[in-house]
Amino acid sequence: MKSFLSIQDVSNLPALLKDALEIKKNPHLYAKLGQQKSMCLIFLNPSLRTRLSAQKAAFNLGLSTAVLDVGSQGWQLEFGDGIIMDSDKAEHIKEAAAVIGSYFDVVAIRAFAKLEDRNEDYSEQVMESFKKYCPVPIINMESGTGHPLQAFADLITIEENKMVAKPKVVLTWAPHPKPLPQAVANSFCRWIQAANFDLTITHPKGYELVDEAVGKATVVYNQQNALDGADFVYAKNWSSYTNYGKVLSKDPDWMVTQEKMNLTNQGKFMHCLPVRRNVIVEDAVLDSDQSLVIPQATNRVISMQTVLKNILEEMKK
Ligand code: AN0
Ligand code: CP
Repeated sequence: MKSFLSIQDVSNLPALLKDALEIKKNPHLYAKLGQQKSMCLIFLNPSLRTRLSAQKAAFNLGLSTAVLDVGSQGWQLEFGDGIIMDSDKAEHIKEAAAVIGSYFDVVAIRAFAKLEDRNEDYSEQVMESFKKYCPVPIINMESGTGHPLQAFADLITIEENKMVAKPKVVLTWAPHPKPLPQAVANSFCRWIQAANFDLTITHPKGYELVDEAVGKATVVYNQQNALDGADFVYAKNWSSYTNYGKVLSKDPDWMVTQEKMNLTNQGKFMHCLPVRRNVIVEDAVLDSDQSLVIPQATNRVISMQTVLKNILEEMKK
């Protein structure tokens, strides 16, 4: 693996999953692989899990890390081409990415969708600019359109908890007070289908995801019907893709409740976190044995470590 921007960088998903489960059993198996190497974690947005799991994953591989919070510590970055830079943005990505790439062996970036201009977010301008101007491998820590490290951790978690070979997985939209990106939902849909699981997506009308993410999944507008017989229920809010970035509904009837979980096949509850209690999902579900939210977050270390292991091995070739 040269870089990790999306599932398209994964040539063999079963092999990557096998690697992950092996690393889970023995996290220190590749403790020397990253020695004498370093990674820079660049955040344009906040993070708890991604930031800490990436540092822990690097530690397990002997890889040193540095963290740059662009918002509070770095110069504001300009990404546009041919811009007269007389606004608040002091540095262009051309110089910033080249400089960072000269200091580190791997660069990981978080840059959320701004939810203003769909073409801009879906062109993946930030990731593509780093790829173009930074001479070392790039890792996506949530970009305009995807969050593949999260989806990989989710897949590992399903693999560890599934009772049948092809579980019924339901992605349900849930209400949230603020407009959120589609990134987590997009990647979840892609990875679940790449793993050949049975995916149903449910959301109010107007929340249709981009076609490439929906793929061959079943879309059901009635949440209760969708949940029938589910083995895994993955809740997530996202803002509208068609009416880009807009909050079209805050309908509390879409919250995941214990009553709704009773419609499932003793299904497990999943969410990427951070989660708003009693808005996205009620306490009773999160605090029950059905909830997998902590194992998911735990597996973020494994997902990053597996990706780093593959990138470091490729660098040694
Ligand atoms: C972000 C999102 O929905 O993309 C990050 C999730 C990992 N969530 C929030 O901003 C609450
Ligand atoms: N799930 C996730 O990516 O969490 P953070 O935003 O805290 O990194």
